[in-house]
Amino acid sequence: MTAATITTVATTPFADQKPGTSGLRKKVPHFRQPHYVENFVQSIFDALDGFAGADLVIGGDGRFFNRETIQTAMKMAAANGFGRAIVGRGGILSTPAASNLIRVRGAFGGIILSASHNPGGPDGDFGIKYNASNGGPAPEKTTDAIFARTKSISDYRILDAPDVDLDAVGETRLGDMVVEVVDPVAEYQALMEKLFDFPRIRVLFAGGFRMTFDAMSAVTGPYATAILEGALGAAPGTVINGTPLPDFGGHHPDPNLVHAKFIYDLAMGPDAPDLCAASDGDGDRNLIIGRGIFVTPSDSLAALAANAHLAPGYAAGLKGIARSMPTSAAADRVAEAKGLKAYETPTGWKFFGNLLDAGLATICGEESAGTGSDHVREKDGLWAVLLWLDILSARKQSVLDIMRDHWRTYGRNYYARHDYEEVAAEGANALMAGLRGQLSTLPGRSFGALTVKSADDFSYHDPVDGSDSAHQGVRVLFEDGSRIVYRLSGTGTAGATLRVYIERYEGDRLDLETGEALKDLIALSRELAGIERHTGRTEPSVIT
Ligand code: VG1
Ligand code: CO
Repeated sequence: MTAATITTVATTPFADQKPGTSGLRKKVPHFRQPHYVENFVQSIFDALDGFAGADLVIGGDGRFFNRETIQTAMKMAAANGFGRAIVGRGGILSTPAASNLIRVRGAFGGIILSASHNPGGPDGDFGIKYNASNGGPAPEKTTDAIFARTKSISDYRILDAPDVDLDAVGETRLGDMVVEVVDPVAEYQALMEKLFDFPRIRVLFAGGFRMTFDAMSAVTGPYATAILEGALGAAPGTVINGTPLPDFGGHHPDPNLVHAKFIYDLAMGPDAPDLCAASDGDGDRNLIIGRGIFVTPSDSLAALAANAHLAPGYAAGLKGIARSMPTSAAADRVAEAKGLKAYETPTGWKFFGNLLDAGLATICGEESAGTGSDHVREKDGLWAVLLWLDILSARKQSVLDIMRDHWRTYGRNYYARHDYEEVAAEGANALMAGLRGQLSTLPGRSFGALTVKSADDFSYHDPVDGSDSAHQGVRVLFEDGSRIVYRLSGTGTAGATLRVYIERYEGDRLDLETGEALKDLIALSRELAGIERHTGRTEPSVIT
C-alpha cells in the first residue's frame, strides 16, 4: 500500500492540444514541456462523466517517453477517482490489444500512448489518445469536448506517490486505485484463437509454408512471436525486428513500400517466402506482400471481405463493409456482388465505431494499411495477417493466384497514394482553398480523355447517431469512374502533408503496371491542384 496524497497543481492552457485523425500527436520535446501531458490527460478526464471507481486501460507502443507518461497517467487516474488501472507489462499494449482489453474487462475507457507509424526517440513523435468503453477511438463529440477543455484548464490533480513497477505482472495500489499489470499478449491471443482456424494454419506451416513478418522493432513483436512462431508453429526467425525499441531502431515503423522495402525486395526476390507482412508502431496497420505481388491495402480489404467466410469467426457471413472515403472502391464491388451494404466514412478509425456497434458493418478498412473487423474497435495489423493466413490455408492457393482470381471476378481498381510530406502549411492550405474554390466549375470539364462528372468536399452523415462531419477531403470524380482525392494529413507533427489519392477502374485489363495505368490521372492531379506552384514539389515524397 502506497501512502499517497492528491495534489492539485495550477496550470495554464496550451493552445495546440487539438486531437487530430487519431489523438494528439506532437514531437517528444513538445510533450516534455512542463504540464503538457498533465493538461491533456486532465482535459480527457474533465470531458468524461461517471468514471468514479471504474477501470481504465493504459498502455502504449513502447516508444520513447511511454513509461514516464504511463506513470503520470496512472497517478492522475488515481487522483481523479478511477478504481483500477489495467496496464500492459512494460507499459506495452498494441492499439488493437488495448481495444480488446477495454472490451473484455468492461473498462470505462482507455488511454493509448502512440504516434503509430511516426518515428520515435527523444526527438521523434509521441501521442496520446482516448478510447471509449466500446474499445474504439473517442468520437468527435468527445474529442471536441476534450479540446474545449484544454483551452480553459486551470489545474490538474495528481497523486504524489512513487512510480509503480511496470515489469511485474500482478496487482499493486496507487492510493485508493488498484494497478493491475497484465500480460499484454494473453487476452489478444485468446481472441485470435476464437476467430481463426489455428489447427488448419498450423498444418499450412507444417507443410513448409514460409513467411517473414517484420515487426519493425515496434509493438507487434511480442504478439507476432507468440502467435506465429509459438501457437502456429512458423519457423523460428519468421518474425524479424521482433523486440520493441524506444526508437524503433531509428526507423519509421511505417509498413509501406518505402520503410518496409526490405520485405518487399525479399518478396520479389529469387528465394521469396510465400508471404511477407509487416505492422506499424502501434500494431494496427498491416502490409501484405505475396511472393511476387504487393497487395494494395484497398485490394487487401476487398479480398479479405470476399473470403472472410472461410475463417470460423466470419463463417456466418458479413453484415456490411465499410471503407474510408479515400480507400479504393474495390471493396464496394465485393459488397455489391454479395448483396451487402457498403459504407463510406471520413478518414480515421473513429468513424467506423458506430457502424460496428450498431451491427451495420463487420469488416472495415482504410487505404493507409488499416483493416479490421467487429472483433475490436481499432484496425488490427496482426488480425489482417492471420485472416490472410486462414484464407491461404483454406484455399490452398498463393496470394498471387487469389488476387488474380479476385480481379477476374470483380475487376481491378488501380490505385496509388502520393504523399507530399512536410510541405509549408501555408502553401498546403492555399492549395486546398484553391481546389475548393474550383469545385463548382469542374463538372463537365474535360482533360484529355477524362471528363469530370462531379466534384465536392466530402461530408459524412453518420447513419447511427446522426452527426455530420464536413470538409473531409476534396473529391474529383470522372465519368469513367476514375477519381482524384485531396486531403491534408491530420497525424503529422511538422508542417503539412498533402495526400493525393488516385484511382481508376478496369474491367478486363488486369495486368497493367500501376504507374502506367494511372499516368494521365497522376499528371492531372498535379495540374488541377497546382501542386508545384503551392508546395514547390514536383514529385511526391512517398508513393504507396
Ligand atoms: C493517417 C491515415 C488514416 C489513419 C490515421 C491513423 O491519417 O491516412 O487512414 O486512420 O493515419 O493511423 P492522416 O490524417 O495522416 O491521413 V495510425 O496507424 O496512425 O493510428
Ligand atoms: Co498505427
